[in-house]
Amino acid sequence: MMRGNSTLAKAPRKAKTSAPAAQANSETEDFALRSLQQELEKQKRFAASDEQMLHFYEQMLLIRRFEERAGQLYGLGLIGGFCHLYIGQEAVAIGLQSALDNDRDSVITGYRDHGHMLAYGIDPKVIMAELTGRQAGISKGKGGSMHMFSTEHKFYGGHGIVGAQVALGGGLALAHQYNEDGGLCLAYFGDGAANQGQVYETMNMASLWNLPIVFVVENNQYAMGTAVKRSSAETEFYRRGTAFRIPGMDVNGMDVLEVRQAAEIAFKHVRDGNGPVLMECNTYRYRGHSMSDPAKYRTREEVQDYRDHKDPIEAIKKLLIEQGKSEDELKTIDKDIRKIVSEAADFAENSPEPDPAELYTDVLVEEY
Ligand SMILES: Cc1ncc(C[n+]2csc(CCOP(=O)(O)OP(=O)(O)O)c2C)c(N)n1
Ligand SMILES: [Mg+2]
Repeated sequence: MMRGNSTLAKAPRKAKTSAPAAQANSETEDFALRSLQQELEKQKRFAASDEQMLHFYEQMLLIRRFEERAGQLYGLGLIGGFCHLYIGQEAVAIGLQSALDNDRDSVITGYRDHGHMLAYGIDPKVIMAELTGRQAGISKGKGGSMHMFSTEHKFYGGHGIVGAQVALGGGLALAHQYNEDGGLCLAYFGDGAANQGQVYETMNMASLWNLPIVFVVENNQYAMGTAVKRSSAETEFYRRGTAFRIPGMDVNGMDVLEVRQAAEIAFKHVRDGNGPVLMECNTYRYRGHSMSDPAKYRTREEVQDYRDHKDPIEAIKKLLIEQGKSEDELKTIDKDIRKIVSEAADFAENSPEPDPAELYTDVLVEEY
């Protein structure tokens, strides 16, 4: 039974009319689909206070240092299974998640998930302990890198099946609507996942039911070793919602201020009851697809160019210096963050593994 006055279906659309009127109508509708992008074009960057700017810097640096350390622990054999690093993409998770209401909103993503958890303010110790498969890990050491999960934080994974999280995100958004909790779901997926059929089935239903969901394509230019141009007929992913009347936004995912500004616009649109938004954040992963990727499908120069000229952390560091922060102050922040990450790594190395009996718990849901 439906609760309250929440209604799944949108008001019926006007029947199609013939020639000139139809043309005018479709122009108006096209305008509506582009309206969020146009709003972003008016002011591309979020007007952050000094304090917010510093916070963005600290959070992105935490992800970077955490991921570097995770890479080292993997090399030492302390992390088993797969491990996909988020280095280079930090501005996406921080820009978006800093605009969320953590008490109401939910997040779901794929397997490249450590950064999203950190951006949610989850303790680095329990994330690192999950990576090393320890009892204290956020999934009790049984999920590992790809399967981080925390209902307490409304973080619903961490999914290894490419694209699956998008359909589940549709379900989370339906729950927000059904429970009238005012929350929205932020569902991340990659450029490769964007070619999955279930993504479009979800977009269709989400638009039809006016669900509170923001679809975010983290276009890091590659799906494993396949460049976007080799796998996608339409590489402008933000346009792919048009068929479902979902407005798209094309965002520079290397600029945390632009991502945050786009988040403000998209979240308001969704919270005002206008249904889903599709946002493409153009970004780049510096490391291989996973730790076992020799990355022979791209040149070193390409990666170096991003590191040297488009790095999201360097960009905000430059702004902070222009605002009067000293190199020394920023070095102290880096030192403090390295300390947090070292403590997380020590914790992850030294805490106990799960009891063997835990192999049989949390495997199946036995009660509904
Ligand atoms: C359904 C499914 N098909 C294939 C795979 C194998 N696979 C794992 S990651 C990946 C690439 C996905 O790339 P993208 O969506 O761009 O995300 P990124 O790794 O760049 O973050 C593939 C094909 C899988 N895990 N699940
Ligand atoms: Mg990709």
